[in-house]
Formats: sequence, C-alpha cells, structure tokens
Amino acid sequence: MTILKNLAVFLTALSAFADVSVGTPVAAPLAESLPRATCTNPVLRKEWSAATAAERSSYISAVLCLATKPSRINLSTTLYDDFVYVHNSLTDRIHGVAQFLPWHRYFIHVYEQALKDCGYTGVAMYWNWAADSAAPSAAKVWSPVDGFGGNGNQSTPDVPFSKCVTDGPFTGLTLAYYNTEVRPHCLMRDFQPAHPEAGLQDMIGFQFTPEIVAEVSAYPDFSSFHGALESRPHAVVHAGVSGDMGPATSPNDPIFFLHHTMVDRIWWLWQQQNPSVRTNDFSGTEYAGVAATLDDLMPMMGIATDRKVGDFMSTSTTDLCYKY
Ligand SMILES: *[C@@H]1O[C@H](CO)[C@@H](O)[C@H](O)[C@H]1NC(C)=O
Ligand SMILES: *[C@@H]1O[C@H](CO)[C@@H](O)[C@H](O)[C@H]1NC(C)=O
Ligand SMILES: [Cu+2]
Repeated sequence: MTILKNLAVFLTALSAFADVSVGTPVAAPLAESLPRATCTNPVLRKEWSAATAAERSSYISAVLCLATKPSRINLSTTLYDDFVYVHNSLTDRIHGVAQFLPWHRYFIHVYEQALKDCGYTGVAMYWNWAADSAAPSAAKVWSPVDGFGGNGNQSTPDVPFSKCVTDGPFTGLTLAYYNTEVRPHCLMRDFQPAHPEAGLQDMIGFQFTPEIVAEVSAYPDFSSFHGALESRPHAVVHAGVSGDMGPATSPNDPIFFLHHTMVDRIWWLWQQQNPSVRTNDFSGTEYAGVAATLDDLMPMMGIATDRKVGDFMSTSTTDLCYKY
C-alpha cells in the first residue's frame, strides 16, 4: 500500500540521517546545576485553534521575526535557521534515545524564549493532531489567514524542491538548510494523500488518532512509553505532512514546534497520571548505547546553555513554569 510504503521510506530515511550531520555535534560540557525551584503560577499552553486571533497573529509575526535576526551561533544564516541547524546536527543524539522527550521539551522552551524576544507575548502552542486525525488537512493550523498556510504546490510533474507552500504567511520565505546540505529553498509540504477506497484519511491520519495516543500512553514505564510515542504518532505526523517535515531539518517548518509541543503534552499528561513516580521516571539508552541517567547533558550547541535532563523532567519549575 502506498501509504505504508511512504511511511517505510520515511522511517528508513530517518535512520539514514542518523549517521550524518552538518556540524560538530558535541559542545563542551557547560551544564549548570541550577536549583529546580518550584514555580507558583504555571501558564497554560493552548491549542492553536483555542487561541485568540490576536495571539495567533502575534505568534506568526514572531516566527517571521526570527528570520530577520542574526544567528546566535556565528552562522552566516539567521536565528530561524539556527534551530534547524542545531536540530539537524544533533539528530543522532536526540532521536531514538532516552533524552528525545526532555531534549525537545527544552528546545521548545528555547524557541518560545526566542519568539518572546521577537515581541510575542503568549506561550508555546500545540497542534492537537489526534483531535484532527479524521481530516488532518482541514485542521485550523493550515489556514492561510491565521495559520501556517497549507499544502505545498502539488502540480505534476514532480520537480524536486517545487512543492512550495504558496499561501499564508510563509510564502516566499527562504530556508537555508535541507537535510545535510546548505540549500536555500522554499518551505515545502507534501501532505500524504487520502485513500478513500481503503477508508484512509490524508496525512496517514489513522496512525495518530486519540485511540493510538491512548494506546501509547498506556505503557506504564518511561522507556516503553517514549519508544512508542516517538516511533508511532510522532514519526507518522512528520511523514504525513512531509516536505520539510521529513528530514532532520524539520524545524524548517514552523508547524514542527506545534507538533512537538503536542508530543510534549502527551508526555506531560502521562506524567500527571502518577506524578510522584512518573515526573522523574527516565530510563533507556542515550547515544552510543550509554545507559541513561537524569544527569545526562542535553546539548544546545550555543543557542542555549547545555543542561541536564533532570532539570526538565518537571514543567512546574521556575525554568519552565507551564502546564497543559
Ligand atoms: C561566536 O564568535 C565569538 C567571537 O569569535 C566567540 O567569542 C563566541 O564564543 C562564538 N559563539 C559560538 C556559539 O560559537
Ligand atoms: C508549482 O510548481 C510548478 C513546477 O512543478 C511550477 O511550474 C508552478 O509555477 C508552481 N506554481 C506555483 C503557484 O508556484
Ligand atoms: Cu527532533
């Protein structure tokens, strides 16, 4: 079946990308052991469609603003591209390993701070793709008016790098990196088509339904839960949107951050089911098969200070201070 073939191609590609990187992946250990003080008033992260029009517009303006700011890590590209570069360079250290969830939690936080530096007054938002799984391409996040724009140009023949998003605020934006290459290009999306004859929605929606989220969340231990969440709905949403969301340069598509905030929310909800046990439940292996511990460093390559996994297991600390 085409859908499953596409998914297999994507997953093979993901593992292939794990062996390559654009830059030097390891920063010097700069981790600070800061006190994990509890915050008193955690902010509520919102679903995109639950935000006000003003919040949505402020968010989008701040994303565009990132592309006007200089690199924080001495690249010749912009602050927008820094997030892409760092995520791609670290790909094998942050995917398929225990720190996948806390690393992306920290990465979203760094991005949220950058948006605030660009005038955004709200908080990180998520796309509840499970709620939209019956018709993913009709989700409000793809609105050209107050969303991220829709599918890329699907005209045939299929010319490489031609699946540009041609509506919404990111039309005309130039992205610097693609996979391991420096390759200026448009924001690309290639929503995986529906297969009505088989009763299958577009974007492989049947693989990220509320039932699948419930199934993944039923694992009682961190390692099994994390493995199922990363390899199943998380990976399928990347594959379903495709285009720039496929390779390890996926932060090129600003929907990446709403997708990963949803992944973070699923983890948060899982932790809340038994906070005394699950808040610091962390296990499995890190890069090169090293056994995971709460002292593992999460590298940020200079866009932020490297920090320890244990600093980001709870969201009700003064570092993070949010809830869902
Ligand atoms: C950027 O360059 C400056 C000056 O050479 C250096 O001090 C700084 O450490 C560099 N920053 C990063 C993140 O590489
Ligand atoms: C869509 O892509 C084709 C090339 O495949 C190009 O000729 C056409 O101009 C593009 N359309 C838009 C609206 O950008
Ligand atoms: Cu990632």
